Amino acid sequence: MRLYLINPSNPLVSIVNVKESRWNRYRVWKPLGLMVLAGLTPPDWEISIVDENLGVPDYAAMPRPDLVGITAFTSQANRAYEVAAHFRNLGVPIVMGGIHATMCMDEAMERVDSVVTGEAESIWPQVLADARHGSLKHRYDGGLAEMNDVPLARHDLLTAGYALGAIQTTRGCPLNCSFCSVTAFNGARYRQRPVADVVREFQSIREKRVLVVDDNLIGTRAEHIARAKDMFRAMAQANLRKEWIAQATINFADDEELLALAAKAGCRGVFIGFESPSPQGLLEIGKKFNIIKGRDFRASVRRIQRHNILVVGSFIIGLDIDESGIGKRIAEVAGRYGMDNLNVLFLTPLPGTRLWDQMKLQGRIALDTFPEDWKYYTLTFPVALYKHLSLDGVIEEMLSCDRNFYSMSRILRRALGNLWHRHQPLVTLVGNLSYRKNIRLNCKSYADFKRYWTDRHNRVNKS
Ligand code: B12
Ligand code: SF4
Repeated sequence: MRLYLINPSNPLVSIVNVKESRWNRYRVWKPLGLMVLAGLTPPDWEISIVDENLGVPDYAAMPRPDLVGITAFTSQANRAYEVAAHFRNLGVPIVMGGIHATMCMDEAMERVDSVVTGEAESIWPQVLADARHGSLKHRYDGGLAEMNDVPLARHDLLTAGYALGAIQTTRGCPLNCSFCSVTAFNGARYRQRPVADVVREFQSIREKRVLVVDDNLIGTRAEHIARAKDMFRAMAQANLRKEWIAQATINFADDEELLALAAKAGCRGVFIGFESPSPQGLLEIGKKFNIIKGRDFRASVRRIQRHNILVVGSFIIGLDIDESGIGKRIAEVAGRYGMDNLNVLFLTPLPGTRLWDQMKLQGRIALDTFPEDWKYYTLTFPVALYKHLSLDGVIEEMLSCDRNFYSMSRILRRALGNLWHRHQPLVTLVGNLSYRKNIRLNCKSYADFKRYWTDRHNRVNKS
């Protein structure tokens, strides 16, 4: 039985940009969900993982599969349905799973033969058995997996074309921020994989550099952090010789032993969601964890960096409290906190989140011709109506933020600061220059987006 597992592209975020800026090679990351699915697949299936981010293949020239499995984040849904249509025309059954199919199940069910909602571990073997017997059901639900059941991902199936390997060590997040899909999809219960599985899987990854995809690497409670320390100790003891980056909340900075162990285990960078420069903004999106009284963000960032771990901060533009000037303010605050890199995104209502419900109720979802418009749900386009910022206004704030933070003088200052304190100026320089290069690409995308928005507006007004 031949199985294709497909990760659809979104040209607005992937292929085009990789061609135009080779630094973006570091932003094409492996579709780990499909590698996990392959790990759950019995050995008598012949599996090919197709990642369209590396180039869209000529499907017609490929051998006919017996089953196609498609994954999709919301931003990939549109293309997922195009790929599904191609194979359906050939009479090949299509199963779709992943976050978008779970959040927009009815939409997906109209376009594929079978939808798997939730995590796949408990249900995928059943789906395959039904497909083999020609009795595929229209819908399956995997719920939330037991972490002992998560298999080792099949890293051997995607060996070329990526700068980074990928692994997951935990699922779920109790914090439930209003804009984020993680709690809705993976649940509020923080689930950690057995440490031995994590070490074994790391050993099967060929790349020297690895992305740990967990949304919240260390968790929130004392017992989560104790387990994270155990994992880092085991990784250091196994002498993995890997360098990895991960996502964490700011409490990562609060425990010197944790930081030392993470660095020893190979941690070289963390993405941290700061989200808003003001406590009102944090309250608005429900990120209460960042509002602990008296937290000195600059000192927290420095504590992490002292262990030679880079800090990439993430902020959102478009909150209800954001007014003209927010872009510059974020750039200043990020500079003051001493971040190595800054990643700013537009507030985006993703289906299944509290923000989606709220904006839908208020009639503020501006691009809502679905599935066509999903391709703009990359968080890099302003798809909603923002309280104090017009379409032009919110884009201007984003550009002003990037131009401020990534001005040549500020980049050089950061690189020199790194040379002085940490002796790794090159990493800061390369990271910053790659972001700076994308500002030009972003300007072009915004111009195209505004044309699309205006055309759309005119069409709606005429009809
Ligand atoms: C790593 C990651 C990335 C990587 C992508 C790597 C890749 N190609 O997969 C990068 C950094 C490139 C990325 C980019 C983006 N991401 Co991202 N990302 C993640 C993250 C942190 C982990 C994903 C992962 O690997 N999980 C581990 C695997 C094992 O889980 P899984 O993919 O969910 O797969 C399981 C099930 O879903 C199911 N399943 C999945 N596919 C299929 C298919 C079939 C057939 C079946 C049966 C089952 C099945 O089985 C798997 C095993 O249980 C998630 C958060 C999360 N917890 O998922 C956000 C997340 C998926 N990203 C998100 C977003 C918004 C984006 C961006 C749009 C914006 C951005 N800048 O972050 C871009 C868009 C990229 C694009 N191409 O369009 C949102 C998506 C919400 C949504 N509704 O789509 C998430 C949930 C984060 C969030 N805070 O809300 N992301
Ligand atoms: S944004 Fe981060 S902290 Fe908030 S719910 Fe999502 S994963 Fe958890």
